[in-house]
Amino acid sequence: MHAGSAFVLATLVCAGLPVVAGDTVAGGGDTHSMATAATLPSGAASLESVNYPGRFLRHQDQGVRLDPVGTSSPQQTRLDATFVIVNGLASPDCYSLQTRDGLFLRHRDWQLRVDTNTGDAAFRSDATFCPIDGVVAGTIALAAYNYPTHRVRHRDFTLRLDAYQDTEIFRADSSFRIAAPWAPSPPAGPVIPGLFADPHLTTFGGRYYLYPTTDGYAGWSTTYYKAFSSPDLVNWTDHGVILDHEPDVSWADNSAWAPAVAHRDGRYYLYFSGGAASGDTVKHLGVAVADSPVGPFRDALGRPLIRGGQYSGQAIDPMVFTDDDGRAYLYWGQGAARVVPLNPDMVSFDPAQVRVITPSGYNEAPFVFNRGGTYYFMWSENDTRSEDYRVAYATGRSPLGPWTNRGVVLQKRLADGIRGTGHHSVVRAPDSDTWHIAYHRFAVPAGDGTNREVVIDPMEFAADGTIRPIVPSR
Ligand code: FUB
Repeated sequence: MHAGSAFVLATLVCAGLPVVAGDTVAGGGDTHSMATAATLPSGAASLESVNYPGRFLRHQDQGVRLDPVGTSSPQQTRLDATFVIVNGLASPDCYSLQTRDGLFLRHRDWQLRVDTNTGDAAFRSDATFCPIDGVVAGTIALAAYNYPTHRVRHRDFTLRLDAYQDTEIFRADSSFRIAAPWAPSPPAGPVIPGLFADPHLTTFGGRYYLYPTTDGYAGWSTTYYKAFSSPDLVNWTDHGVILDHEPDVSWADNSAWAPAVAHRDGRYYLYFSGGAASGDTVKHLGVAVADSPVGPFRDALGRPLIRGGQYSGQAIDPMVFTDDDGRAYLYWGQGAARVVPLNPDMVSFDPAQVRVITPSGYNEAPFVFNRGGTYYFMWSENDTRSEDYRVAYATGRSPLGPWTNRGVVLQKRLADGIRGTGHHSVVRAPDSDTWHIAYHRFAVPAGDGTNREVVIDPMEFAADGTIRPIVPSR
């Protein structure tokens, strides 16, 4: 199931505005509140000039212009005038804008252009913009994240980044209406717009919650986690940052990877990995706690739950499975898979009970669930940077195994440009035998092992309980 278009539609409906291409759909403010922070709707949109109505931001040959676009414009023009508003590459408080083919709007030498995300801090900053109220109610201006006194404006119908001038012409040249997208949403797209990976999809109280790694960072150096929730796997709410290593975790600065959330006795436990900024490449595994599934979470121990180097393999990719008898098990590891029953406090365990359960082909991302008394142990094979990253599984009669290997169940689909399908989670729809798998893939079409996106597909079982091969959505 892909839901990018539904995400946008939900946003438009919330705004109470028509969804006709080119019509205004969001914004805020008035002529006297030029410096007020604004918010943008996630998803596909087109940006129309305030003082040249009918002209829209449009990219062509990597440059960005203000061009006329209308219903009779060629399809390519309408595609080029459509951007996807996503989580800011440099900060979740701001936004980035992607072209339909996955490039990012960025400034360079004070010109606006579109480029592939390199993931380094300079690029991410150049490609992040912070919205403020525009000159007319319902319009926005975009300040550069790394040059807050500079705004995106048009001049001679090309887009530039210029220092703010308190003049009528500058205010008009730098104000845009967020309009419904000229090009329809693609048939396939990530379930949440933008770059995310390692999705943990689960349910709490009959609602779906999605906890991904924030992606798009070279070396996966991201520092924070967001949470999303949905009643139906289609319409998603972004709950913002739920844990940020920089202020919230004393022992971790970077490598905020692969969160997993479990619930017990009214509290929510977020298991995560993190590394220190010292240049030390060792990752540790921690646990944070909150009273709500969308945080805010606080570090439960003030130290790692599992220190890197304590066991062989990397201390990453935690996952907690709670069995029908209420017993919770922690699984983790890259290079080796381990499991240990958690104590009822969810933040400690008996080291003597740690078991190695590494199956043949295992690399990382263990995931366990129970269906009708059969335990399914799933994992990812190969490196996340490889297009051959894929999901395999085994079955057993207990959360600790022993396991019978059942082979690969999800892999690339090159005919549709789908590569690197892995680091998944599985969820059962409440009160049903309907299952879904959430996983990441290289963002289509311009992604790679650090530019990944989250998708969700149905997962079905054959009569003998084996998982039918999962066909990745286009
Ligand atoms: O996202 C960072 C790392 O990449 C995860 O921990 C691995 O499972 C791989 O997906």
